[in-house]
Amino acid sequence: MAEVFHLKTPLLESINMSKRVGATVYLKMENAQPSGSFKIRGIGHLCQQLARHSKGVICSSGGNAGMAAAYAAQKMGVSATIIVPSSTPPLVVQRLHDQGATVRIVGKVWDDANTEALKLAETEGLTYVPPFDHPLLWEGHASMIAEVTASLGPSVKPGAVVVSVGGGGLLCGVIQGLKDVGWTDVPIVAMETVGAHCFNAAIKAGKLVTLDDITSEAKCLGAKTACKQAFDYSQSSKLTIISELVTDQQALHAIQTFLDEERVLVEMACGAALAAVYSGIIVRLQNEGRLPALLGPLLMIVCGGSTINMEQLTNLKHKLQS
Ligand code: PLV
Repeated sequence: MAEVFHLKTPLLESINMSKRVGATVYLKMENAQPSGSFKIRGIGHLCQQLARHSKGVICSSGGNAGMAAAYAAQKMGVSATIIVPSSTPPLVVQRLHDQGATVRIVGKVWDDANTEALKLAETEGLTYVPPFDHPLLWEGHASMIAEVTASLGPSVKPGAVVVSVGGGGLLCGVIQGLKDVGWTDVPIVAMETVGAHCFNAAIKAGKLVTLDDITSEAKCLGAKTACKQAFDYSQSSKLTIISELVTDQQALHAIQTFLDEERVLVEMACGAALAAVYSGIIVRLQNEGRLPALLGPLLMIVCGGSTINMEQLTNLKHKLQS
């Protein structure tokens, strides 16, 4: 059997978040994965399937998909080239180098970097590793829900799941996982920041749309267009997907509160999901009758992320709170 690169992560009960929501909140601690985020689940799986005999992998990324691709490639003994946009903080470029990857900075946003990655995959004969739009990624991400069922035991089912949405790969993986365990009736709260809101924009327009630009500081949510599968799920009458937006200030407030209360530092992309609790969105959805009033346990996917350290947090505070 092929080696698995991801870890089984802890499912922690958060007393502080539970108090805020009035229901038990469980944190699926994907920040604890090697490479710093959930991405290794899907990307590890995809690389196992597609890159075994590869000349090398090439991945376009806001940062975390690249970290996962570099980690998997190093484990497999193949080279990794990661194309990131100029909005990716230098600390991640350094972390990618430390993981043994070749890094190139191309364009302003992820979509620009992706165009270059696709081109190089073709001309250099490298295996293209997409950050969010591939069934193998969703299959890999789905393992996190299987772990949650094992941790909760057979008699407990979540009342709702909260995820961040960038291009929608995590969302598709979570839905795949819910399908696998027969939990498709569990509502999903899909969180984005204003300025990186391609999924919310698609739902409002009733079709996939491409944002003009990424203006949010949550750069790892910064795909201009959501993947088709995520949009198709949003249109399905068999699923309940509630799309909500927060501001960058709310996402930043969330990462600071999470650091204070849970003693864990995550990046803005993850702060968007945490803000569902810290900015009172879950409670509002209950008051509006869009989530049940007596909510079963709330499952929060703590997607993690490497584009943060104390210096970056200080920079964000200066930028967003002054
Ligand atoms: N980040 C991708 C896409 O960026 C990347 O290249 O790393 N939480 C974290 C910490 C993430 O890094 C990402 C995606 C998401 C959430 C959203 O996941 P998605 O894209 O599968 O919806 C442009």
